Amino acid sequence: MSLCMLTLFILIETAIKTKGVDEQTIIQILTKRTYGQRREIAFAYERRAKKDMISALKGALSGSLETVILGLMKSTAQYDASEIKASIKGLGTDEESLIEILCSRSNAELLEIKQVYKELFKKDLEKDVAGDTSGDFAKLLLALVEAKRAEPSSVVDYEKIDEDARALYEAGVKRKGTDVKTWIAIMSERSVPHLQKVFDRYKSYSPYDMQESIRKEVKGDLEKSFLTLVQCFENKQLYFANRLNDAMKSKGAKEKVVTRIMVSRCEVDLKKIRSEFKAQYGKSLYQTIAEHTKGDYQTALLSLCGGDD
Ligand SMILES: [Ca+2]
Repeated sequence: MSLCMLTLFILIETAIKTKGVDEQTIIQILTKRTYGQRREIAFAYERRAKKDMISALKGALSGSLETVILGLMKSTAQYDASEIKASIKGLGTDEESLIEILCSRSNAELLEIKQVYKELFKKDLEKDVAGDTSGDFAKLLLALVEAKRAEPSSVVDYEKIDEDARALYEAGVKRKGTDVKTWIAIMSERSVPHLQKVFDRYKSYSPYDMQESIRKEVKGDLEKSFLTLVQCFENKQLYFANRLNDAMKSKGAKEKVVTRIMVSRCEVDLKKIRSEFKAQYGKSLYQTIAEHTKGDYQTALLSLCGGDD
């Protein structure tokens, strides 16, 4: 065990044991490190204290702070898999969470989530999603979970771009009703750079852009899913910035959404989300979090955010 890990172990152990719990120390240590480093601290803890650090943290912390810290003790894929599980377990389904995760993750991320889901819950993600959703919404989510999206190619296929753009138009705005199957196939199988060009080309066929067309053609969870997909294809970090802003602008921040985005993106693209946020709203994510959250939860989020822009 390195001296550094030993020191961190002693600091965490002391913070947990202190009467009233020293949340500040726990926040400072765990939010300022990578997942790999947090795992190392947890290993050190287990060896020295002969007990599991996650259980000790569960016992010491509570509320929103506990949710953030326990989330950070998972890898990004473990966290996403657990969030999906939580959104479909029990009666009813949290479609909003399901859509956010399944429609925003890359193919590589989805493949890892599927594998981790099976390890953690001994069940297939496909089966659980199919069991909890229905109709075209289920078909779209299952197509995404299949992770068949093409990898970006260095060759731009203008013929295919034109063909897909026309197919999207003919399957939606041009005809009566919507051929959802065609939309699902194109949006779940084509690479992201290809789709960006398809949506651009689409405007030469349709009087409405892709997002307007989605709003006109489909409703409910299917509409939300297609919109999330298209927004993420166009600018994923802006999608997360918008979602963070929406979640915080209402009175009483939607903590669940804020927590999920901050925890799941902190090691992926939070820096880029911060700059999109600032560009879009003229105010930093840091300041917005400071205004709309409070207490130890706020301290943890600000520390994860990392800095003011
Ligand atoms: Ca139509």
